[in-house]
Amino acid sequence: MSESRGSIHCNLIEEQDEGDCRGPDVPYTVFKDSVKRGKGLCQEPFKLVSGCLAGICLVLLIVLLVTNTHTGKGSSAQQSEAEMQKSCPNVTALTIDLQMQMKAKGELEKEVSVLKGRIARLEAASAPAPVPTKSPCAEDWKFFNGSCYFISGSRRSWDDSEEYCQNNGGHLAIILTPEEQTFIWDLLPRGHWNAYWFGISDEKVEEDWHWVDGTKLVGGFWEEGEPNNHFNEDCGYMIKTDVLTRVAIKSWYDAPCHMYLPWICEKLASS
Ligand SMILES: *[C@@H]1O[C@H](CO)[C@@H](O)[C@H](O)[C@H]1NC(C)=O
Ligand SMILES: *[C@@H]1O[C@H](CO)[C@@H](O)[C@H](O)[C@H]1NC(C)=O
Ligand SMILES: [Ca+2]
Repeated sequence: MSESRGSIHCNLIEEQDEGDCRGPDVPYTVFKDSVKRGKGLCQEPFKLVSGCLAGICLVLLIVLLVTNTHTGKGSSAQQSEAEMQKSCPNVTALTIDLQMQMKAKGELEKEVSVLKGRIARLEAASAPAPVPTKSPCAEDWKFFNGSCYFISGSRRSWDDSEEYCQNNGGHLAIILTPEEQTFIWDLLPRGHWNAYWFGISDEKVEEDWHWVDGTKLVGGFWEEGEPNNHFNEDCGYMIKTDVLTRVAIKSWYDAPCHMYLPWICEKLASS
């Protein structure tokens, strides 16, 4: 634009040059000879002509600039009008657009959930097998308050049960708090008369119950009316029956020590 403007400007100057020079043609021709004779005679009219030309050119330049900026303004106004129409479509168009966007959004969301599922499956497949939380107890032994407890699957006499526990670094369970009693009881399966030896007996002195570590029993979690020494019953067991009203803290009985029952071992947890 500026280039063409410049060229037009130049052409105009050239035209003006030619035209105006026709005017002073006469004086020029008059002085033509004197030009040949000396420059001094020629200077005054040339100054006048070039001054006049410069003035005209300036006016033309201003006119050109003004018209140019005007037409420029016009075209930009048209452009902005078109842009306005473009950026302000009618409500119908907007609504249709919105519906399309919503549809696209729904499809994208579906895709995202599908991909999320795929990622989860891939992660599950590639993740190493979950490391079992390191228990301070050996397999089949359950941890509670610094101790590990083992519920046997086979049956033995009370003495043989204690021997088994000792061979495994422990003893028949010594149960001192309702929490401990409840924890152990919760490990037991229900059954018609599911009975388990634990670490108490009055073999030495009748009705003088002692734990396997030699300490004297204080309190205990006996069923009502127990221990009753019904058939020379010198060893303690606890039961968990199908009767749901039975509770952990009233579950102890006494029984003949030679009976074969499953048992409960306890040992210190490896710290
Ligand atoms: C509004 O937009 C819709 C959809 O683009 C078009 O069909 C309709 O002619 C437009 N109406 C006006 C008044 O511009
Ligand atoms: C946990 O063990 C400590 C130490 O043997 C004992 O003093 C405490 O009573 C036990 N707590 C429960 C809730 O059994
Ligand atoms: Ca007894």
